[in-house]
Amino acid sequence: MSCVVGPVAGDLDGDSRPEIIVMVGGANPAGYYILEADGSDWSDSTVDIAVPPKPGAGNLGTTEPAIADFDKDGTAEIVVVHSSGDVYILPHTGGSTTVFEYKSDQPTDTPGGSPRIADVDENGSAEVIIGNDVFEIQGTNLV
Ligand SMILES: [Ca+2]
Ligand SMILES: [Ca+2]
Ligand SMILES: [Ca+2]
Repeated sequence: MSCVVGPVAGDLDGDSRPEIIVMVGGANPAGYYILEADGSDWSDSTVDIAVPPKPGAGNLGTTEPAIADFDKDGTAEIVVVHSSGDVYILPHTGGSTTVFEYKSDQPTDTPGGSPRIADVDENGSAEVIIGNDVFEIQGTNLV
């Protein structure tokens, strides 16, 4: 099994200890696991983020998740790009294509772009940037 995408680490639940997000391996990955920093969740075979990831640039690996506290409630949200290009923002405990906090109203057409988080318009709330696409939270949508 090869893994060409590095794990993404960050404090998801606000306990000052990082969690690690790793891809579920295989040719057609089903999503990601969320692990404690000490790896203590390895025995948990449940896929925590059941969103099949979009392939990475040149179809190598997959796009990486991103982590940010969009609603500033002390726990981070997880940004993933579905294989369809749709962008999901999930709770820090994980989610799926039916359990999410926000979903883009259209897919990104940027090939292989992993999400980046920044407040590009400096209005105090973060946007999701994928290639040339910028998604802003409006209601329950990413537009
Ligand atoms: Ca933590
Ligand atoms: Ca939050
Ligand atoms: Ca903003």
